[in-house]
Amino acid sequence: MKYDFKKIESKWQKRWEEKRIFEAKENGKKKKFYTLEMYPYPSGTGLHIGHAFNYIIGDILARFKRMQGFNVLHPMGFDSFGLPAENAAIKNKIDPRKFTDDAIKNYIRQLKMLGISYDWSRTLMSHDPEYYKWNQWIFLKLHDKGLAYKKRAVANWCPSCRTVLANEQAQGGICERCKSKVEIKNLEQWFLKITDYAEELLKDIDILDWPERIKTMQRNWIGKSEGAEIAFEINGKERKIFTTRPDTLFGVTFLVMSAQHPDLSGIVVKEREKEVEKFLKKIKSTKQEDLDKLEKEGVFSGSYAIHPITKSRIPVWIGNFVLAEYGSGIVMGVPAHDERDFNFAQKYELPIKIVIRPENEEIQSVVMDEAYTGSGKLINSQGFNGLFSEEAKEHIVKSLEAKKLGNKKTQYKMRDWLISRQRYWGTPIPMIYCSDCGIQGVKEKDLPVKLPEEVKFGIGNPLETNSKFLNAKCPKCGKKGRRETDTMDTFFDSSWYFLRFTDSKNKKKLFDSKNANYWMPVDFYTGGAEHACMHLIYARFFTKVFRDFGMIKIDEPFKRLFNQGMVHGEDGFVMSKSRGNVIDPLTMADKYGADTLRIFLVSMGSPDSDFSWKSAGIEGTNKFVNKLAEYLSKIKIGKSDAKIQSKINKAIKEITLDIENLQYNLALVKIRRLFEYISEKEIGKKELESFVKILSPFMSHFAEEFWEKINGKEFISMSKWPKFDESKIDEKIEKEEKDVEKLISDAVNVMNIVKEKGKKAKKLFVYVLPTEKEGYVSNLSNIAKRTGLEVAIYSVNEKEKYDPENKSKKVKPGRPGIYLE
Ligand code: ANZ
Ligand code: ZN
Repeated sequence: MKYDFKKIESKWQKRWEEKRIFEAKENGKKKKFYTLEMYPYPSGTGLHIGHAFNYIIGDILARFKRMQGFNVLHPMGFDSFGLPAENAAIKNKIDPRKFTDDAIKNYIRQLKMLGISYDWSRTLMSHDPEYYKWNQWIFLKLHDKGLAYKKRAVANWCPSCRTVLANEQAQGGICERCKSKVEIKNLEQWFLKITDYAEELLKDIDILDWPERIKTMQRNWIGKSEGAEIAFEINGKERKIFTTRPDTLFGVTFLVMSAQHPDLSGIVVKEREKEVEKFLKKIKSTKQEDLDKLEKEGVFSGSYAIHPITKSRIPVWIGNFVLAEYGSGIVMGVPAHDERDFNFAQKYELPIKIVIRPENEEIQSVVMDEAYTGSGKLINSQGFNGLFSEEAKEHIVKSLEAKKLGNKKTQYKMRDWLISRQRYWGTPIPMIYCSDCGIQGVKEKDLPVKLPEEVKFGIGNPLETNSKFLNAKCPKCGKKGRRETDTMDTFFDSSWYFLRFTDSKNKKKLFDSKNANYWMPVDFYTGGAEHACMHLIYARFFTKVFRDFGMIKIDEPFKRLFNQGMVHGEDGFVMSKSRGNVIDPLTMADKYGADTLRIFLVSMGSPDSDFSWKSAGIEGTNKFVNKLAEYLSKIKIGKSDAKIQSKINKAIKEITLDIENLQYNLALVKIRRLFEYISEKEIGKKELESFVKILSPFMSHFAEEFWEKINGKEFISMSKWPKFDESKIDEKIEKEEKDVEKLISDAVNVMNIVKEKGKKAKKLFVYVLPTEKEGYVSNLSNIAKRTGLEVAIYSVNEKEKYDPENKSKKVKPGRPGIYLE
């Protein structure tokens, strides 16, 4: 008889849903546990294996914590605004709303098929007006507090789609959608002032229980640098320049302004205009990420700057390697001590002046073939000669400060967050332009500003061509105004959805503080490492802002973060349609059952490491499930002997820790071993119940089915996680077991060596100390089964033993001798 997983899995999915057992209720008396997986973008193709892996990892923990008596919140929602739905609308003339709703329905059906224990009553979707209304409310509040503002900034502009593109939509300077060349445009756009929180965002990284690698990426993204701002006069105007090396001030031989600098025209002299224009046409936009790879190029502007101390004339260049948005968008060129400046100076034959001397080396500009970037003693630096770099920095800045020509400065790489998108499928920014009153926020009672339903797709932002949407009364004077047509970056939606889950049906507020304070922070957050920066920084930013608004009491949203590994195809490569190595989780669940898929996915290795799919592996897992089912369906409950009790208690002890540490793979190895052992013995009711309970977080449907048979009362999903009894764990038995395992692995190793020599072993002779013999003998059948050999066990003092190589001579406690024939 085969285990009918189809019938049984759907039976329990239905019951869980009917009895709403996974719905969370606020309960101040119980300890809460909030576990969350990153909510997905509902794509047209449904769940992929990475999603399934992610949600199963979270679900095992959720189920385990529930059984441990925690009040568990485990919700799921949909990050349903975004480009793909809009592109589908343009390409296939499908309404993005319908496209999205259909995709979500499909996701929910698939998630239920995997047996994930979500509280579906709390589900949310970004594109639901009941959700994005609160995006608009948040925006207005940020605007009130000066944390949302509008300014001109450079952006990627696609001339044929007539929209701004995010950096990732404009890779290589090509529009992702229409493949035309992206231009750089200076546009008015909305920003959130995340830089106000830069220092706190940086500092609090230290307290997070997150993977080190992600923490490092966030530190780099925030990118704090300490240095100075130094004023240079260019054409009568004072320009402040950021440097981390004020000690090199006397080595400046040129300045370079960013090619995207908004005030470029202020430094280009008439005779150089043509040359400069030619240069600007040639280069692409400069982004932080490209800076290192970029071939450094520039053009002379024709202007000169005055050095703040020496008062010498310094040529001002325009370069492609200077970021417009960092510091003041101008850098001091110090070719002797900066690699980039050195290459630039060589290329354009600019002078190189050494001002820092390493302690034990001589460097000379004529023979220099690279910059000296280290610190050292100052030379050629007037009154500062002889000082070391570190003290020179202090002295030079102090002297500049006295003359009001400079000051200490902390600079961050992180920029304010540009949230404007000229797209339809996102949250409308709730602002209205009035010719008399300027920019006005929509009144709270008029929220949500809904997306119009009938729009023209294809050219530019559909909101711009929709007169019904565009025309709006000024909230202040009531005269005719024009509505803002920018929508919000979809990262806005995902920056607070975890808070909405704590009170997702609240019509009056975005959440009640009492609920949020009860559930937050998220205790365990799982998702892909690709969200190391944007999402995880924006969510931290919103949390701190809400705290400052008095809405919540926490500083950080996600206490512990976990990044699942990547599932690769059978061939070891990243899954892709073109390679034909894509594994569909639902096909697998259909073929082998959700429980088999669940345990297979987490037994391939530690869940945070990558692994390749193995068809033979899931087949093997499936066999294990069927064997378990057969065992449980025939079981007669009897009495457990001391050994079984020892084994079960030890397993509870260790598996509890393994799950706690997310080492599900180790837990499953132990479950398999335990099963092999108990399946050959009589077992008592209590021990059997504990065994099925241990299975429950992993094989949830299966466990319910057998729980019903042996216990029959409640759901196993709601039962108590077994406690272990330390006194039942017999260390002598456990040591024997360990020794036997070691023996088996030694024998297998020797067998492999023998095999390599082209021979085949049939018989295994084992020599042990007399006191240990009983232990090995009681495991004889296990040893024989696992090695596939005939086994004979001798005590070393036996006279009649077969020992042609005298292996019994070297036997030590716990270290038997072995001989193969
Ligand atoms: C002179 C100098 C001499 C510099 C030297 C370095 C070494 P981090 O650590 O990344 O903050 N810089 C300033 N503004 C820039 C911009 N908008 N785009 C590109 N580079 C810029 O680096 C700060 C250093 O990067 C600054 O210190 C400046 O070059 C450059 F031997 O000034 B330095
Ligand atoms: Zn007005």
